[in-house]
Amino acid sequence: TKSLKETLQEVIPGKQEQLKKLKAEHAQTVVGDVKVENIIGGMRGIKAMLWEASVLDPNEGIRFHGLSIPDCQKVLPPAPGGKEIIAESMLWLLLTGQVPTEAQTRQLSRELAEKGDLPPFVEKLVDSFPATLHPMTQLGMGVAALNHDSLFQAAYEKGIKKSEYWTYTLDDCINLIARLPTLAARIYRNVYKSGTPLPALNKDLDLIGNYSALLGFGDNHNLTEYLRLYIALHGDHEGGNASAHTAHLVGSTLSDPYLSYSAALFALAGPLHGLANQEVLRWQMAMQAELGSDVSHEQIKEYLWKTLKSGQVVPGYGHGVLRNPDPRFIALQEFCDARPELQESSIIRLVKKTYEVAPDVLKEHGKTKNPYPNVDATSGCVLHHYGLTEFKYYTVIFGVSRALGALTQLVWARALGLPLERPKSLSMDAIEKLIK
Ligand code: NMX
Ligand code: MLT
Repeated sequence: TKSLKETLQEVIPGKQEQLKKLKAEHAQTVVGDVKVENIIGGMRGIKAMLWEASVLDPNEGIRFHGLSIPDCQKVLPPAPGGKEIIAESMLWLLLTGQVPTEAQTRQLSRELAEKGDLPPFVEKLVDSFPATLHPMTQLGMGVAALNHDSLFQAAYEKGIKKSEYWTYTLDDCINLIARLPTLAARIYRNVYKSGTPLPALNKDLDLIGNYSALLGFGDNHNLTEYLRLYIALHGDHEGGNASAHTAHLVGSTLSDPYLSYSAALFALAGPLHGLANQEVLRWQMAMQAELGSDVSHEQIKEYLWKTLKSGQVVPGYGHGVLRNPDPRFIALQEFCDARPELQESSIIRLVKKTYEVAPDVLKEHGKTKNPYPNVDATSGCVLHHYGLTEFKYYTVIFGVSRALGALTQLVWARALGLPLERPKSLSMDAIEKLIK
């Protein structure tokens, strides 16, 4: 069985050749233009970043190396005894562009479990945080502190060749992915289950099986399977989203993967990005508290208008790129549709009913370019139903997941020798000069 590193070693030369050819033959080819609206509009629509693992189509949604979510659900090996995609098989696909065999998936699971323990000083650091510090702040600080052990940084200090950067970067990325669930679970226990001891990592379990057990949900098979799917699906969403882009930008300075991903987590912590899943649950529960469980479409419509008229966004709806319902939302809805206990859940039913009404209300409201649900419209509500009720923690789970894509890109950035990111900015006066 070829290891992940050996497989990458084989794939990299072909990609390096592809980049060389693009540079040699098409460096001056125009693939888009930049309008003033792009400059003042958060760079929406500008094709300005190389990102290998996935591409987002506005109508079809995400594809990972060309594979759609349903494709991945068919071909990526699940955990033993499970059905859902797991983090390891998704990571392998993202990094190599290949579907791993079952043996390769298990080998990677074992490697991650063997590398998952936290250094004692990080445990102490995290244990010293007040329980009132937001779990995302704790996660970002913990990840930054893990850079104490960065192999890339140590090797860089000694002096290594550029062609060797990627191997040390890969080692750091694997160590970080292995430690993220342990760190994230420790934060959960400290904040919400103070005094309960964390179990040891089980070397025969997959990464998210272990995460679920560390959180205290090892016996909850439904939640474990949901976490596996959730984490695989949130793994990558091309490069322009705020967290992935942050990791890429910071990594382009040759900052190590821990520091780069720590920065990404603080972008994920914003309510327009990863924090939206906690906001959705808060909003749907407030709706339920006000209207009761047996609510009509008309009542939901009124509630939506109330939210919009008070100047707030409807959380879980809209997207910077997507112009159709998010296929990740659809995959999570299918997970719900296949499970009777979720069909009976009042909060899941409310999410579904909201989905039946919200797009038309948002269209009538006329502001958002995408009136359809994104992945966050449902993700937190399922966690809540299965007993993970502490919604301030939800973005941490997203943070465990996004490492798969953001760290994959760091490996590719080093393997391809991508440069420091440094776009040109303009003042309004400078823009006006260009127009004249
Ligand atoms: N409810 C109300 N208004 C909205 C919504 C919404 N769900 N989405 C966009 N708008 C407004 C937006 O605020 C803007 O108004 P204004 O001109 O007054 O500034 C206008 O519509 C145009 O925005 P768009 O170009 O459609 O959206 P943009 O690309 O700027 O932002 C989001 C994308 C996702 C930030 C935005 O749709 C939003 O705030 N949604 C709610 C929060 C959310 O669900 N975020 C999760 C993102 C997914 N994730 O996983 O990270
Ligand atoms: C994501 O998964 O990062 C979000 O859908 C936001 C985005 O893609 O811009």
